[in-house]
Amino acid sequence: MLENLIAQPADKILALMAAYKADPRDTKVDLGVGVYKDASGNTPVMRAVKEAERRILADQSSKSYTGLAGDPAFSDAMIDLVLDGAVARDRIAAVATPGGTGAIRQALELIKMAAPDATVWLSNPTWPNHPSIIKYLGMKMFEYRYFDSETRGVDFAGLIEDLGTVPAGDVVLIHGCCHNPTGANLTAEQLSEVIALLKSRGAIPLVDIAYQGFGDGLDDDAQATRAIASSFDEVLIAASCSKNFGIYRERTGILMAISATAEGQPLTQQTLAFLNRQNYSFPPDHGARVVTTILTDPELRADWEAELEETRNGMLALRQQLADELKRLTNSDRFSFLADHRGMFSRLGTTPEMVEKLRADHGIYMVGDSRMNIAGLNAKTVPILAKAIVDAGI
Ligand code: PLP
Ligand code: TYF
Repeated sequence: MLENLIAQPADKILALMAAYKADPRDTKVDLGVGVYKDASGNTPVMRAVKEAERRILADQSSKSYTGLAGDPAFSDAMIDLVLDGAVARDRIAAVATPGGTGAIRQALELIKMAAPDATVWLSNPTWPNHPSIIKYLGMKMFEYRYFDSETRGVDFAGLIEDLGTVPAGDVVLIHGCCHNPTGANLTAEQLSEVIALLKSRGAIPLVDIAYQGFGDGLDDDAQATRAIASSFDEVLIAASCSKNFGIYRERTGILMAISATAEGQPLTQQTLAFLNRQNYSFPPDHGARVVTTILTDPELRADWEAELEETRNGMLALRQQLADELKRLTNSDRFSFLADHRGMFSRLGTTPEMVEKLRADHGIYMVGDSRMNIAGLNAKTVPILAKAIVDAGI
């Protein structure tokens, strides 16, 4: 049987991680996988997470099963964090999932059950796991223009033109904030236009929010998701806790599915629980419990928010430093987009050959599409990267 398997394509981001590890140069710089790193290159366990874990270790009296949807307290806390009352609670069905990826997978399975012929529209480019999972599930997908490779901002005219052709009942995947891989995001005004357009087309939004708190702050980063959630009858939201709580390996995420009415919610909730059962029965609990503990304890929550702010501001400072350094070296504003982008990533906008040259000549690792993880830099490596970019003639 197993000899019949056909080799599947590797995840390029994860392959790059392995190549970086194998590189013996001590000057190497890892701007690959989207994991936050502090100035010394460590991915710390956040203070509030450590404290929540200490409390759970001391107080937890059972590890019996939770429910198929996970602990309802986790759903309540996350719905509050992401939506903050933008939608009536009784319209929202929710299940805990293994990470944001699990939430996306369950969202797509839900769409497939409810509308097997629907096409899922993806920004070009998007996180590679989006098309990969859609293809695996045998669903239809289509791209909408998103990135302007000249300005390195959003190609808004192209996006509007493409989304203007979405047929009623199709699903449009939108990054809630901090677009991966480009770092380019819609303004609030542009988002309003997109919402009006998609409503007029009868489209259903699927929001993927994996970086709340990494861009402009916890509330600002959720504004787009809240605006979408409050504007449509039906919305799906996949949220990840991996980055903003720094609990990547705990696999913590949530899928929220907003029904048109409160009367419709129980069927959606029951279907989500069914889908969890088909795939893994009960979702992982530890990370979800840590998140719930933090969000429901004012002291822990304040400490978490403070550390998340430090993280966010650190990345913003690195963006500004890199943009300033490149301005100095090139005597131009060509790279000012780096300070305008938000989140962990920026797409530099160069060729795979140049990306390879940076790796071979300077040990600088970025994804082949020239996506850089800004958190992989520190104040010392920013000038090294800037000089390498200029030397390479980018
Ligand atoms: N969506 C996007 C756009 C991402 O970049 C990520 C990666 O972190 C995820 C979802 C989900 O991540 P995880 O499954 O680790 O929570
Ligand atoms: O885009 C990234 O780098 C992160 C981490 O299969 C990641 O989202 C990368 C690949 C993957 C899962 C997570």
